[in-house]
Amino acid sequence: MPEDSVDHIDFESLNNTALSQPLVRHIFTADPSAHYFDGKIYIYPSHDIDAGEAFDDLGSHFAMEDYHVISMDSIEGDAIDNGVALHINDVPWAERQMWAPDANKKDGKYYLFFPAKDYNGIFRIGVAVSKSPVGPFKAQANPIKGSFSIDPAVFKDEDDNYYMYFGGLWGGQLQRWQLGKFNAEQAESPTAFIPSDDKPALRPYVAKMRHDLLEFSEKPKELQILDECGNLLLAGDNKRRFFEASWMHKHNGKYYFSYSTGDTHYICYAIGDNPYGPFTYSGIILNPVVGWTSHHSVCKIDNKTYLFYHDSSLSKGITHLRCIKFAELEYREDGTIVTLDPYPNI
Ligand code: FUB
Repeated sequence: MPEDSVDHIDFESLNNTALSQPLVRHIFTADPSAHYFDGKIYIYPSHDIDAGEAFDDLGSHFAMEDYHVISMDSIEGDAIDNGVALHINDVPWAERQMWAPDANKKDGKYYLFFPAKDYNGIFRIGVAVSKSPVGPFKAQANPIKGSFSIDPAVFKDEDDNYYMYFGGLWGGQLQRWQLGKFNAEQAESPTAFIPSDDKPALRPYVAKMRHDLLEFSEKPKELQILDECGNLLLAGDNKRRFFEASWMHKHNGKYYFSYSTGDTHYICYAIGDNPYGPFTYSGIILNPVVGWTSHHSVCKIDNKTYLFYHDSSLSKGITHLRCIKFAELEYREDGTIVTLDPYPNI
């Protein structure tokens, strides 16, 4: 549900009957990337604050400064805030806006992947390393070479290769990279350089990670998301085309690439046969939530699959003050996912 409709919402009844409740209430959290490491659940969210920035379509009001890791001993257990895991002041290359992060584990070390704007106002993606899943993390001196835009999601395949999926439109700047370098023209316009409705939609990117997970091992490639006829989704197909919030998970040997449609507020998914795709659009995972953004992750825990997501219900509809939640996901026999309604009784 976009922000302009929140005036009419009875938040008491919406919150009481929602599909799920906020995992933590003492801070605002968003963009939950959940992982199951060593029998425990770790959630890597954005830490939302009100920094006093006015709302705009470039997302200037998302002015986050640090990350906290939330952990749970089990899916029924308490959600524990483990304090500041990484602060922007400790990232040499980053100036502002720590947006949606992800994390992964390799050889006993934990890697936090995060986007932030550098001192030229360009989103890059950085890595920070820790011996503990909850940090504190030590940032690399520079962002990943060749990285751009936002919303990294790092997927570990069964053959131990790791892939980063990333990209986001409007304030996420993906549209400014179509010629292979940052286009700084019309800096105040979120929609400049977005293709016209009859052209293929902008696509997210994927790159295999180097063995140390600190750099890409290849030039990022664009992902293809196809419709039922095998054609690329068009830019005007805004209820299905990619906007931001990439995630990858595997189910019964198939690769599920999921994402947010941004201005139409759906979490959708597309299925493929390998980490690079192509992927065929297959449906909606989550209907629109309260707040402008929608963002998610999918995590398998003890033979069940959970969707971690956020909405702005805790702040009664303030777009940049969100709260993380989770709900169980169900697959049908044919591998399609049953759509979740975040407010089934409204
Ligand atoms: O949290 C800031 C941005 O909002 C994220 O990077 C997007 O995915 C959206 O959730």
